[in-house]
Amino acid sequence: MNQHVSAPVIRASACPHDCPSTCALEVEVLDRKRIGRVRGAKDNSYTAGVICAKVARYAERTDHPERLMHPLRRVGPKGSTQFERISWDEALDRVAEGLLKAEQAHGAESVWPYYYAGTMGLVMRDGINRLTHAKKYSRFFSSICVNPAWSGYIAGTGRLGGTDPREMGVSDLVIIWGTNAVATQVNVMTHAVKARKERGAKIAVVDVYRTPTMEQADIPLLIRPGTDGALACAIMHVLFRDNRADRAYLARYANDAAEFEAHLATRTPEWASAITGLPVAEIEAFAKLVGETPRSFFRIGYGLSRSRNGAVNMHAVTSIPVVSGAWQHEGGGAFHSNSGIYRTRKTMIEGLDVLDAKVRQLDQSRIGAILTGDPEVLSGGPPVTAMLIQNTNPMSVAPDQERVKQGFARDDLFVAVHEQFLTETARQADIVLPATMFTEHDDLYQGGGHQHLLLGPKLVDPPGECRSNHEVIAEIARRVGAEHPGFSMSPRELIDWTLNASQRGTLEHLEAERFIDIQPEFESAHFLSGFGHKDGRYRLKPDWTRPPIPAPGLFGPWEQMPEFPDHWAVIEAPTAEHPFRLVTAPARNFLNSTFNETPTSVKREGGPTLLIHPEDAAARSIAEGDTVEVRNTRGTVALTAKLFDGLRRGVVVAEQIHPNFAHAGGRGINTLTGADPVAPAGGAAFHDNRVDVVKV
Ligand SMILES: Nc1nc2c(c(=O)[nH]1)N[C@H]1C(S)=C(S)[C@@H](COP(=O)(O)OP(=O)(O)OC[C@H]3O[C@@H](n4cnc5c(=O)[nH]c(N)nc54)[C@H](O)[C@@H]3O)O[C@H]1N2
Ligand SMILES: Nc1nc2c(c(=O)[nH]1)N[C@H]1C(S)=C(S)[C@@H](COP(=O)(O)OP(=O)(O)OC[C@H]3O[C@@H](n4cnc5c(=O)[nH]c(N)nc54)[C@H](O)[C@@H]3O)O[C@H]1N2
Ligand code: SF4
Ligand SMILES: [Mo]
Repeated sequence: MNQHVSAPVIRASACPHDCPSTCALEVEVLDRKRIGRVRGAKDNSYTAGVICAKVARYAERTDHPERLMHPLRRVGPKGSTQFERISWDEALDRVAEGLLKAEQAHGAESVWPYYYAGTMGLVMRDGINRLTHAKKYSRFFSSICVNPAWSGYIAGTGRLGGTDPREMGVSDLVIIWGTNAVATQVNVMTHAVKARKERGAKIAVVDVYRTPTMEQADIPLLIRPGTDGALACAIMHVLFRDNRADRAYLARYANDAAEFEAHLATRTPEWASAITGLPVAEIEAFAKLVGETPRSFFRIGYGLSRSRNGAVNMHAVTSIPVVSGAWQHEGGGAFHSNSGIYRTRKTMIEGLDVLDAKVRQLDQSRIGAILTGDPEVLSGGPPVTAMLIQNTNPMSVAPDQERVKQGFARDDLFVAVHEQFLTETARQADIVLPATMFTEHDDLYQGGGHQHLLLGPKLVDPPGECRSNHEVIAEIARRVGAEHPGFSMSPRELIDWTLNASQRGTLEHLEAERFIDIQPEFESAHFLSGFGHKDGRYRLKPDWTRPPIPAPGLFGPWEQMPEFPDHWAVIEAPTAEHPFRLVTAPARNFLNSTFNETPTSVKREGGPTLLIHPEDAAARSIAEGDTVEVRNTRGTVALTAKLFDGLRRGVVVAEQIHPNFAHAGGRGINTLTGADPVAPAGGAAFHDNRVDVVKV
């Protein structure tokens, strides 16, 4: 039989995308160059055979006619699509020249390598740091996604881990809080629905609009954005009031419980109702259920943390199972992320042995202020005059977008972008380099939403002249005189080294197993052998002055953070001029700005819309399908109105991220979002925007 008629070979892989599910995949390999259907591995206990639709049809991305195939040099103005093809040698020489020139003129810190999570593979995502450290370029302070959530969680628990997420399947009450799991991490639903089917468990969902996840809930809890702290406090108030607090557990495992109980005395359901918009009866009934259900599993997402009080809200929600004592029970407790359990040694991948802590760190989220020369954010150092960008699309995804655009438009800024598509960021580049996709290179993955280390091996040859991030970094390193043994290792050697150093066996072993389960034992996952702080106790009263995650200092108005869980009124409260609260939630068929180029995803999402309550719309003579302008002090964005009653009045939602050019007027959603850092560890409050909505 010749190759073209043979049955596809099924090969194991891992989803590379920035999604807590990090699914174990089975990929149909059609021939040396092409993949077919992608499925979830049935024998992975977390993936359990289920993946999202956008990755199931991944061939739409790998075989996309607009995929970048050759290096390009920009010949038109910045932002245009006028490029000409050049050779790899010429492209790499020009990139090296751009970086060396900046270094000569202003010092190494004027070069800022910039990356994020287009692929979550450790070799391809983090290898750029090896170049940064070897050359003492400005370091990258990663902040855009997890900082508010992780700092809030760790402030209480002392470490990032929690109940085995598979235990949702043996819970009696699964509380999905601040994540639209149906859209953003579908496997949460697999385990939650299993508990409902097999044990009659109830599913509660806390969100700010009626998401597809909330539609599946037995108990929908629809609150106003940024008010989770108030709801959590009222629940804990009721637990203490009704003698449902586990005082013995608190005495053994938490600090300051008596003082906390006194603090909660005024945080009544009536108080929380006024803040959250939830009726008192719903708060009472839900708190009662939590109090009566030992196996209550809090599956806490990121959505509740993307407000200026996000870390405080995260800590408040995490405190509920401490007060109820649910942590002690199988199927009870809380889970946010397992990223803290892996302890992977990334020395060789990232060149941590040559890291110089004196070199400044520049904040990812404040790229707009940095590129427009804000001296404070530049930490007094030189301007940024050269960037190498991999794996991220800041022209779409970064907040304070008007300034990001002004920054990229600078004539004296050299930019090289390594990408799979001619994204809006790539359009700003002087040199564009074509990148491989995950089926075309080897990498190692770790699941934030579960407990597996997975291998994603190279399955097919790259199309055109695409090269992997690792190859490109190594070639640039050679040309700019960066030295480190990691540059001359292959991705497979780096994976093997990393597994060995982390005491996780060898590449050969992982390749045979496809994924390995490193779930910590029950006692440790449930913090029964103690929480992560020195005294082994949960902190109801966190020490916010010690950043719970590595950060160059404290961020935002951290001095004003409340002592105990509370409603911290630091969010953008509505005003007469800007009476609405805008949430920029993730669209189901995109993943941040990824997939907003694939035809099926674009078709399913339609254009950029604004969900608005029918009564709010009527009050402004806005009808379904009208173009509206959403305005605040940062800018104006045009969207199409969609009338939707699954919202509190005064709340509007834009599911995103569409390209800027998909909006009339060319301004995308992040025109409206602010880059002022969330306390205490930085990050952007993407769901915390006061706006006006006007029919045009
Ligand atoms: N389809 C799809 N999947 C994705 C992504 C995507 O863009 N699209 N993004 C990926 C990435 S990078 C990440 S980090 C994860 C994030 O995934 P999630 O943990 O789900 O977090 P968010 O995407 O920020 O928001 C989730 C939900 O939080 C709600 N929300 C907003 N503000 C509040 C609030 O104040 N309180 C509460 N209770 N809820 C609120 C939003 O309405 C939304 O439904 O998803 C990943 N998966
Ligand atoms: N308004 C609003 N903005 C947001 C959010 C929100 O909820 N609302 N969410 C925020 C969050 S949580 C995050 S994490 C950020 C995410 O922001 P980004 O990390 O920028 O995510 P993507 O938009 O998916 O862009 C990733 C890019 O990497 C490219 N890529 C993928 N694999 C590779 C590879 O192997 N090599 C190279 N060179 N490139 C590759 C893809 O083609 C894609 O263009 O966005 C943030 N922005
Ligand atoms: S659910 Fe998330 S991890 Fe799984 S295939 Fe989809 S994007 Fe990838
Ligand atoms: Mo993210």
